[in-house]
Amino acid sequence: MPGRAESGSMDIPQHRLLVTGVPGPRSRRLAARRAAAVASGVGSTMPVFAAHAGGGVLVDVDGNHFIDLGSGIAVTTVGASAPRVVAAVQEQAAAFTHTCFMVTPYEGYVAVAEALNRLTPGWHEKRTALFNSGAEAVENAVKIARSATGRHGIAVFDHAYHGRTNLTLAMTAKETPYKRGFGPFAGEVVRAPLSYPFRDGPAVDGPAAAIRAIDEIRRQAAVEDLAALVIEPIQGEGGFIEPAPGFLPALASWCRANGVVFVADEVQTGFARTGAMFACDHEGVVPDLIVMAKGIAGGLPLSAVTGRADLMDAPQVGGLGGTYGGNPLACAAALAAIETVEAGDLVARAAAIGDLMRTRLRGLRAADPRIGDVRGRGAMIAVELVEPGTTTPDPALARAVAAAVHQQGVIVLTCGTDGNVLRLLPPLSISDDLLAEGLDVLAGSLAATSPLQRAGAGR
Ligand code: PLZ
Repeated sequence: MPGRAESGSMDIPQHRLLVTGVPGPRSRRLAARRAAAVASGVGSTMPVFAAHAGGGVLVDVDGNHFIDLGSGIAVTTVGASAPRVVAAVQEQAAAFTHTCFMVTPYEGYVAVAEALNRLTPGWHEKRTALFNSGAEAVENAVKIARSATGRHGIAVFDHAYHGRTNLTLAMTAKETPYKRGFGPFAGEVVRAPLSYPFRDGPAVDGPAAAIRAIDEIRRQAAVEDLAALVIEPIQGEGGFIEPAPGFLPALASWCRANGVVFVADEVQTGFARTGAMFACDHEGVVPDLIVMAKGIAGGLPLSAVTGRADLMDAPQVGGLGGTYGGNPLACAAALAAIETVEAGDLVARAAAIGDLMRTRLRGLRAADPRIGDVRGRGAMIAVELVEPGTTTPDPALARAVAAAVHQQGVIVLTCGTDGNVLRLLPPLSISDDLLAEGLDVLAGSLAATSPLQRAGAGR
């Protein structure tokens, strides 16, 4: 069938279908149990509980079929039950679930390291270390950079998101909900302004924004004390902010000239998501260290730091690791996910999905002054909502539109420091038809959300 996605072992019907209200009765009962059992600090975007997912669809416990435009926050790039991933995990689970690589190593870990050394930007000699979460990998990149340089300082950017552990919260920008009440945070972190074309305007191009950032870094720290500059090549949680061309290359060359380790946090942008294997590839930027997670392993928890062999090998033996880092199930899943990306040319698929989404959304923008900006690359596209014709963020509109979209059976997420950005991160296993239908629902919800309605939607 044309446009039919590989939906996975459950062979989930690839359509949107609501058979109850959203949430339905089973989800409501689970929500009541959850409220009594799960810490309320853990939030959820959707009011429904998942039963199955695959292709471009998530089925809830009441049998409602949702179009998935979120991929569990950019994780299920190959789909949520990609056949190769499912088979590889089943086979590995039957062989052994864990030995601990630090006790009895196994081939899967080495094979993942080889694959990442091959796939990441640059042809220099590389090494890889595996971890569990994005935040853990970011922390380890900082450890490696400090160990290799003997310096302490870390430069990060406005709107940055690097995780929820103590060091990565120091690196993350947004106060609420991430940081409030959780300090004090790790020191030696300086923050620089980002290139943000929608807010900078044409006067500040990429190289000019880089000079602005470097000036600010210099004001806050001596360059000789700076171990690393850590940047998301396209910011994720911060609002899918794509820097102006030339910004990343200028920062990378400044780092090189000053002995600062250039670390690309590709946790959200990596593994075909942006229509390149890594977002750094779009501008030919070769990071010293690259941090990966999310899309790397088809939904299993795995993260990695890959980079220059001389940096990666700086820490003493035993200085890097963790009980579960590079768990065999996660490694089997990663190898299968990478095979799925390469065999199906999902890099090209992500680019095609991006063209489809951008074309549709730019059409909407032309007729709707509340859409300030449509941006992003590949299957990572955002719509920034503003007070009509201004750059003033409108988070209430974003919340209201997202809630309306959810009610109609489509999963979308919001992001941005001000929460005024709708973000679209479909799995690359979604069909064109489903994607178009999801965008129709989004367009309809935007059109139907008047200022009056959104006042009632929880401002
Ligand atoms: N770096 C660029 O996007 C995770 C987190 C959402 P972990 N982003 C989604 C939330 O509310 O917790 C992320 C990221 C970038 C690092 C991380 C952290 O990855 O696997 O969540 O630790």
